[in-house]
Amino acid sequence: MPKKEMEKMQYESVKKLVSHLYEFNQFYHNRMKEANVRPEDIQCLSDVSKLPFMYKQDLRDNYPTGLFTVPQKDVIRYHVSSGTTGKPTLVGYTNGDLDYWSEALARSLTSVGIGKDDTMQVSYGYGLFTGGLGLHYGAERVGATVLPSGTGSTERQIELMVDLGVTVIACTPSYLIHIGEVAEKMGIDIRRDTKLRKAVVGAEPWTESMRAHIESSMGVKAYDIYGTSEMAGPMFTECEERKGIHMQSDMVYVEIIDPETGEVLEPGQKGEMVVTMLKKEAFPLIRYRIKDLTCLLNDECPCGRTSPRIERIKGRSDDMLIIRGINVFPSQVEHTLMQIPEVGNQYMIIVNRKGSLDEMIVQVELKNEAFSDKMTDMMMLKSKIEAEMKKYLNIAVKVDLKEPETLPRFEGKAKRVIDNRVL
Ligand code: DLL
Repeated sequence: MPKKEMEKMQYESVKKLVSHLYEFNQFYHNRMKEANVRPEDIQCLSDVSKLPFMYKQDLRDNYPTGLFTVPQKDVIRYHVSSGTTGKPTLVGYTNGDLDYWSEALARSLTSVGIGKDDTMQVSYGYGLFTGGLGLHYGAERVGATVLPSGTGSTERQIELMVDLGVTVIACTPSYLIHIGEVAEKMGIDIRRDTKLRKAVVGAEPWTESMRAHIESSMGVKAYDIYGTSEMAGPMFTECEERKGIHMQSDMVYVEIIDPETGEVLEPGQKGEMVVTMLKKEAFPLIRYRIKDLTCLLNDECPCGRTSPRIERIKGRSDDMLIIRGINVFPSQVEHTLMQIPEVGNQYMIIVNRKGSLDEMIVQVELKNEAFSDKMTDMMMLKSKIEAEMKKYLNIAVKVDLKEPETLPRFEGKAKRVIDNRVL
């Protein structure tokens, strides 16, 4: 759809949503009153910036169903996200919500060339987490054959992948790497012995270097998939061009703001993503601050889709570590490590406070061929990695080299940071 028409459509959706919630929902009514905004103040799309923000705290304060806007009888599904702090977030879905969520995923999967001829192994968790069921319904809608593996029993998953000629896998990037390692141990070469050709990976930050590693070691093309439980679950992916994630504009209105001032930023400027969901029924969101850091891309995608695109998520503003006053994202650590040929797939970041000083230790698992019993070789390698870290991150980091296969593996989202300062 041409950009102008698309914006008109988004404006009409926002206008309808805001008027409806102002009139029929106490929470939204009060919020808008406090901010001194009325539905008639929204005269054009950019007027959305007049509306007050919504925060995770609002979801917690209204747990479990205080922000639902339909009667219980119309809610047909719950998903629950297990926040690491505070109460979990409960999301409810009407029939219509499940329909548009599946539609979003069907479009996304189509845009990466997945369809009827594919057999898709869904190795995201099924259950309260949105990953498994979300991808499952999307894949069925495009007519793919779905293998609902969920997480775990990795060897069995690999056997099924071989036996059933699985062509696409959907899972977290950390689980995909683990699957690759287990396959190798079973004597299975994913390139040679399986039909796997695509991977739809996300639910956690990953880097271009990780993509290069996955693709060269497994012979698949890996696509980034993004979403959050508050939005519905996994929803949006890159297209075949892999130049940013297409945020389907009839479903979501995206703003990028300066996290400090709340001011709306221009395309190309990096900041925190704020979403207004345009089609949700049971659990709407207006200007919800997701905390993910990215920017809107302003060039046109060569695929021809006109929907706004966001750059790969760099991390969450609340994941950012401040080490001796310097901002460090776990994704920067990963990127640096992946450039070093001796380094394997797994790492862990540990932050301690020693007296008044922060100390960052990076545990790095080495590749088999790089690990040696010779103390001097290991000391040299350690210094080399520390020097790379210092160059790229601008702070001194202690590197702790680990033997292959000694750090934890993850079947769902990886947990790579232990910040002992906040314990
Ligand atoms: O992780 C939904 C999902 C399932 C997305 C499967 C993709 C695939 P939550 O558990 O609520 O929902 O976590 C959402 O995970 O705010 C981001 O910080 C992070 N995240 C999700 N996808 C990506 C991605 C699901 N592609 C939170 N890159 C989000 C980076 C991601 N971070």
